[in-house]
Amino acid sequence: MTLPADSRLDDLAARVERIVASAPVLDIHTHLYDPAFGPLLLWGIDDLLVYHYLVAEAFRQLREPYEDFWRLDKSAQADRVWDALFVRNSPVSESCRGVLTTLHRLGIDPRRHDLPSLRKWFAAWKTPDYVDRCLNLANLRGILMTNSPFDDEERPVWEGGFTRDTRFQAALRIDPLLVAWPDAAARLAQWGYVSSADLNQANFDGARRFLADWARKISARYVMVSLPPSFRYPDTSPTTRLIDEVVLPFCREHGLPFALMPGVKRAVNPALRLAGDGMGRSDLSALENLCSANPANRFLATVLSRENQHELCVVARKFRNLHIFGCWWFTNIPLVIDEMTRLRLELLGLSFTPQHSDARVLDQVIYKWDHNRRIIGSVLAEKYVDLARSGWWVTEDEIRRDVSALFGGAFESFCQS
Ligand code: FIX
Ligand code: ZN
Repeated sequence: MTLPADSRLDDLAARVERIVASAPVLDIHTHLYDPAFGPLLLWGIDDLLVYHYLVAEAFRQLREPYEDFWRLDKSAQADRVWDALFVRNSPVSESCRGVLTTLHRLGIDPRRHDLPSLRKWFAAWKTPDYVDRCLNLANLRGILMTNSPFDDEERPVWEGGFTRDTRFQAALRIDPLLVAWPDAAARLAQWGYVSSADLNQANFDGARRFLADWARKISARYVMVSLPPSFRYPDTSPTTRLIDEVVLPFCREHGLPFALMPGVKRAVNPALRLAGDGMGRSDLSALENLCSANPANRFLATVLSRENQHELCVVARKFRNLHIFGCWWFTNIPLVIDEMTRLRLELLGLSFTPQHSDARVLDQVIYKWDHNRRIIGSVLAEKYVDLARSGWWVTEDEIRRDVSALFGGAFESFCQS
């Protein structure tokens, strides 16, 4: 028996990387908005630089009090970040490299420009053209937004109505309902859905009506919550009661998956504002219990702690009503993306979604997907080469089929299952 020639294996790997580099993606979790939301859709050099990932890193270099930074306007904050992270130091972190990849893919050499001239370059764009440019460069076929009826800037836009851009799909975000029930109940009471914060049947019915009205208004694809590492299910907390009596029955009735994102500790350092959230390891028996006690519900999950990733794969192996996705936030660095993608392919095959961008600024989809594609492409190429070494040569069509599953297809079939 002859072993496969190295050059055939190299060709296979190169073909896989080419296919991954050019396959269209559905980005299943972002914080971007339909362009009809106007200024809520962030883009341009200043927003790229004041992204909270970079602000957290800049504060490590800056010596001024936090409040002095926050008193500055956006451009002045961007100047401070640029100076701290790009001028006085080499921009080696993943978030800094992201700004550079974005500029590079837009055809800009940042070494030959200062911030005022970059600002001029961006100011020449009109939003609709720039949206097309970014989505084309990232090769996105769709984007899932994060849509919260509790957000006072966002809610009036939905209430006013607008013509949807079909590339921007909605996800109903309900954190306050599950993690700050008394406050959420006060809002729901104001909007006529509940009469008090009492956990009784009438209020559960009202909260379900609230979800149904908003899911319909925004055409939600799924319902979503982020949770602290202390999240347990079941327990005696209002969170468990509300999941059992409101969220899960609603999701079953409307055929929507429920996405959970455990692991975030909000405002560990409040002086950093949006950049001040931390993380902790979660107890994934909560997810096991949810999946096991509610087989008629479908769950999506991504978990923040690197230490949870192996067990998350094992939970997904046990429960086919769980679809895991993305390398979320602090795990969204090449070292961990590589590791998580391997873990998932090796334990789950192709029944997961390796990445979402979590972009908060439109232009970020360019770098996030550029970086993701390289890592996913090289890990996948290695896997197919391993298969070839075992005598199984995948065809070009099979590679395309598999990549399309990883880049949104598996998510879509899970949502429809
Ligand atoms: O809860 C979330 O959806 C998180 O992704 C955000 O809250 C976080 O600020 C973020 O942007 C992470 O990438
Ligand atoms: Zn997010």
